[in-house]
Amino acid sequence: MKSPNDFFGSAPEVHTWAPGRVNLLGEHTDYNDGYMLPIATPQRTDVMADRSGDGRFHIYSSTLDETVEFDADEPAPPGFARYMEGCIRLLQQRGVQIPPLKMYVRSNLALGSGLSSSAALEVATLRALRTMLKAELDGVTLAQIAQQAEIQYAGVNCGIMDQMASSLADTQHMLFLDARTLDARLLPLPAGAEIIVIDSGVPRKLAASKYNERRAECEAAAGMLGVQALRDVARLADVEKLPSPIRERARHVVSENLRVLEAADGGSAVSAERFGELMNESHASLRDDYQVSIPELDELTEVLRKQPGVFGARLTGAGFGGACVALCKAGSAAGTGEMVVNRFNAAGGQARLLIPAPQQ
Ligand code: NG1
Repeated sequence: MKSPNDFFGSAPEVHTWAPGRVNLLGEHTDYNDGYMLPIATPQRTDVMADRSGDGRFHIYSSTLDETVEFDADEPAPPGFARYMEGCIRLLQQRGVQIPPLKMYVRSNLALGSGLSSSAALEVATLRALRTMLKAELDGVTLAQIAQQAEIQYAGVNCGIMDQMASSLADTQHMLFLDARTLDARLLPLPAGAEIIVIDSGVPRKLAASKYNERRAECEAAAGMLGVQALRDVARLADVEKLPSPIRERARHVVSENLRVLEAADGGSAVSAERFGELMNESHASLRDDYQVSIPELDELTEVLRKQPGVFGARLTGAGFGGACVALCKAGSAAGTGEMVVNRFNAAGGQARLLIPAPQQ
């Protein structure tokens, strides 16, 4: 593995970073113009950059120990560099002059663990370009460009949550986010609480195809109800006239938005006990109505809920594998998280504690 010094030969001109994110509440709401409450992870992606001087881009990932090179007018090959090239091209389309660069990427966000390593890579790349080229970009615009890099260059038809969280959230606050207006407010975590995040170790195989299927079902539901997006359905009873399974999908989205609005409670989060109940309700809704859970996530969240000091637990992210999140009494997350992981793995599981990060 190359160090930044091996790669650049001297200190690079810029060094920026961006965190991953965990969504505490508000799942599958972003592409329905709805509400959500993500928080930033302590794990992060760093990007260092310097001018290359030879007309080519050279991008090194220390995680993959791989260098990718491409000409200034040539697309990057598929893989991690595509996300970064997307950021470069989108800024060029906005009129920013970008010289060929050398970029070094380092991350402790495990790929595919559900902590949005791709959003962190995009946001950290855009921050490096912004600093180096003195481009005028606020945090919201930066998140929008990052989302477009993911959609247009990595081919993932995602909502805006991950990039907004990586750009605007921190590890001590939840970001109350409105995906339609892009209003974003930092709220404190419920008093006396902290979070546990566990990767189930189950890869998200069906996630891409099912994600697109759910998006189409939500669009169909909005069309049948005559609204622009499911965010515009304020009363849960309105979805009951829809045919199944569109009805259940819409019921999840409408009830999930109501849960986030209650949890954010006009600017000061509800109690940890109530927040935990809302997380449990969210999981049941994702399992039964949205049908994106899997037995391993049901089991992990069930074991978490049974632990003393745990207020609630749910799957986080798109589902079909990936991670779960729990809210627990401050000071108990590391012990409870390790215990639940050990118990799950003793029965043949492959879970990993992500937060609190084991090395902390
Ligand atoms: P994950 O599965 O954590 O990458 C995905 C979407 C989000 C959001 C959630 C569901 C991508 C890159 N991100 O998150 O925008 O829709 O599912 O709430 O697809």
